Amino acid sequence: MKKLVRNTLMLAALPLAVATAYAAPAKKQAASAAPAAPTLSAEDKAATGKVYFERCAGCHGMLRKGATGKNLEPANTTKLGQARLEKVLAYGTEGGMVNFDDILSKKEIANMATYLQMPAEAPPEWSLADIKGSWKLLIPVDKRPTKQMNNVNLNNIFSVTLRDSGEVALIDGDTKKIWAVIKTGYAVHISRLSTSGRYVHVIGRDGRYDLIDMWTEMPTTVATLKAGFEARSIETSKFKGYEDKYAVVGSYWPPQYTILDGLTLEPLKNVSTRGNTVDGNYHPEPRVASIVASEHKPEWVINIKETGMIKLVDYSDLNNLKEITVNSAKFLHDGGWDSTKRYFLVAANASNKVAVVDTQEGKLAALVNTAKIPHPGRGANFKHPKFGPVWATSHLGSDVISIIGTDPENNKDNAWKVVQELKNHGANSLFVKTHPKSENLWADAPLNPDAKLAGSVTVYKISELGGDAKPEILDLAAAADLGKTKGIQRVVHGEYNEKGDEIWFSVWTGNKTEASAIVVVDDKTRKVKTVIKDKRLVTPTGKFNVYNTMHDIY
Ligand code: DHE
Repeated sequence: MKKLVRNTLMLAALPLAVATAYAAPAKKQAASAAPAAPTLSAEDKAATGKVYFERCAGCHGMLRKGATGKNLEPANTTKLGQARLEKVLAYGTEGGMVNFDDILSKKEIANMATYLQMPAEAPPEWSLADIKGSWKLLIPVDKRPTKQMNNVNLNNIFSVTLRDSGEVALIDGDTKKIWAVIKTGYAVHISRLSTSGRYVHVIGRDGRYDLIDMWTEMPTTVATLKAGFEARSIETSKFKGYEDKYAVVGSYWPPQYTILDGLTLEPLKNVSTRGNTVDGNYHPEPRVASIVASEHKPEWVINIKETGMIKLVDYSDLNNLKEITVNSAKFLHDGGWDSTKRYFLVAANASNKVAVVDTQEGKLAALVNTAKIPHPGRGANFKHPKFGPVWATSHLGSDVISIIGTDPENNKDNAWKVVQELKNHGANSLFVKTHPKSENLWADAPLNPDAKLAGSVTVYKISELGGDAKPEILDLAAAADLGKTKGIQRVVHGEYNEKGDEIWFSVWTGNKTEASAIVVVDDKTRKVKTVIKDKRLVTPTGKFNVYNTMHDIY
């Protein structure tokens, strides 16, 4: 956790509208403020608002209500006072707040301490009309090829986030060569695939959404829009009859999800997620976390972070949109399907729970208690030698991998409980991974403050999990041989190739001026097969194999 904020630094340049909102003098507040109330000049306030948006909002929220990070409203911050806040900002805390003394100047830290004691101001809204205004259909559907115009094995392409350069690299998994580098929004958070496997959908942290066609001779962006000022999730429609028809994008700000035409990105419907939390209190900023598409129904599972509500959204009739709202726990973050794709498991990270929703019945199946701060990515499904079908998550707050039984029909006693906790090589893990053809379960720990742990992965042999399983720990940062770098070399996000016989990890230095790499490990021998190094590979983080992402294989 400690490094979480640091790793979310460097967002896109602040949109002008937001900058203006920050700069706007708050006349009312100034008039009613007590004489000694902390204040900044309009210029400092605008600059500090930009820093807040870039470095703090991901964890603390735009309105500073808190989620992954603490509530930073004046009621709390003024109690701490200027000196204490400056200290926390400079040196961090044991509770997970990162230190900023190496990133921000003394003046910036002092200004931020003041800014946090001033009332939070809401950035502007971004309506359906705004989204429509930003929409560009670069190549209409009838001007696109009707067959694949290249000889690339699209199923084994990896869409790789080049976080700090605002691009994705499409890497050919067969040749390990970069096929294309495509300009996108800033720090693309995830890539998802159209059901046909033809289109890559990518969402930038700055809300820019790009649709990339892979049937053209070289991959081409065919449509783009701005869904909001901050976003993390997208998904396509996967139910029979709706393949490639719709897409959905979830925004952090404004808190809303937007349904789009899947082939053109034409914005069709915008739904606010503001409302009451599971505790019954109104929340003005319930951000959209993970989204998955059902293969069994025309339905998306849309997880609302701050409210702890899981929305099952039926997209078969957009004019009469039906939503089932499932109460779970706070704060919802990332998750994935079980192997049958009936149950969706999502981390409720502040509650140290995994919520399980039964999408067949449209209700909560269980809230599973876990170790501190589960963070699964999409998790890992496999057959445990003792407990039957299971799903695994690693943890930000604990050095364990939790294994949860997922088969209430044939393994009822094991279902929806942690049946085993395996030791991970460190806490501060983000992702676990396996593949139906693999015998291995992998976990990273990229946010660990210890460079050695952040650069390593743990791997277990699944068949040994019923007995005395001994993990192997591989130092993949060392294997990448990048030499000395200023930033820690974080090994993050395992992703399998189409065949399931290689697992790829990013070695992310967190600094766009320094070299990064992707290490390809032979899954059987666990030996490094290839290290992909290329000047264009700037801060790679998430990797999404086309075939595995299309079919939710994890
Ligand atoms: Fe992520 C998934 C939000 C920080 C890399 N991240 C997700 C999802 C959400 C989310 C809601 C699920 C999307 C889905 O499945 O639809 N991430 C956030 C944050 O709010 C947070 C904590 C802070 C922030 O400001 O963004 C955050 N995430 C990070 C990083 O610092 C990471 C390591 C590097 C980066 O590129 O920003 C990072 N997040 C990822 C990746 C996934 C992801 C690679 C997809 C995992 C998968 O296998 O599907």
